Amino acid sequence: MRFPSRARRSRLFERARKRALTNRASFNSARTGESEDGEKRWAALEAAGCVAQVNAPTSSSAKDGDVNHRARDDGSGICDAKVSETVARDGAIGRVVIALLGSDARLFNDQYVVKPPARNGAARRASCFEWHHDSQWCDDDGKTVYAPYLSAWVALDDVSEENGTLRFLPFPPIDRSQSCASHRERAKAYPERSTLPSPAADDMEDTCGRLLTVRAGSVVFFSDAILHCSGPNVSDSSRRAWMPQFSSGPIFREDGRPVSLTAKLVQ
Ligand SMILES: O=C(O)CCC(=O)C(=O)O
Repeated sequence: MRFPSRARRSRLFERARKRALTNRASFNSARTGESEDGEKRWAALEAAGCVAQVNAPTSSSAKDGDVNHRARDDGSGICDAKVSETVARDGAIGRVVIALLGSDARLFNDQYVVKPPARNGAARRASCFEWHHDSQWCDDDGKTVYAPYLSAWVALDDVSEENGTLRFLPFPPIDRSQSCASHRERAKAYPERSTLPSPAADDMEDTCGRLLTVRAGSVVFFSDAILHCSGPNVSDSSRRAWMPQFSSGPIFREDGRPVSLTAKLVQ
């Protein structure tokens, strides 16, 4: 299976987001998993597909320098205060983001990835993410004022090969004269994606890239230029991750509209 085109991804994301937003209150109790209700709501999220985006992209308020990933007073909040705290400037994730991207860092995108168990056939293949790098869509559309960005991939379950964890292809070695090269420059030396073994293949070689095996609660920060994929979930339960993305500055289209969120991290 090829990684879907950006347009197709947007359609899939939008469909998943709409379904997930129908169950929006779900994120609160589902995240804490404290109730039967929470369980039902996670099930609804699973039914929505692999990826659910939390915030509507390109909302004008997102331009105003405030994180809209925050608890709302009216009870319709998607995330509770604890989640917001982690992405504040001095929060567990925010601190690392500022250190890596600088003080103009923005919340750029916010999504959950829920990978349902899928042992066979099309469902198994569909539950894999083929090799890609996250800013691939910028290369494809050529109409974006790009700013380097990163993902903070938070494992909500223990992850291993069995439940379809991530696999990364480290940047190719560079010579000394290139030691200051940007991630994007370094990524140019990667092999063609089409030459890499598909994570959907039964015989995916364990020597290809590095498999991520971590406990729930671990956070992996990775560059928008690094190649990664994830395999099928052949375990008995869903594999869940929260994956906010942060950019080093706002990312705009040619016409000045933000591509997605441009929300500064709050103090
Ligand atoms: O969580 C996963 O399995 C992969 C997610 C991913 O690579 C992405 O959304 O870009």
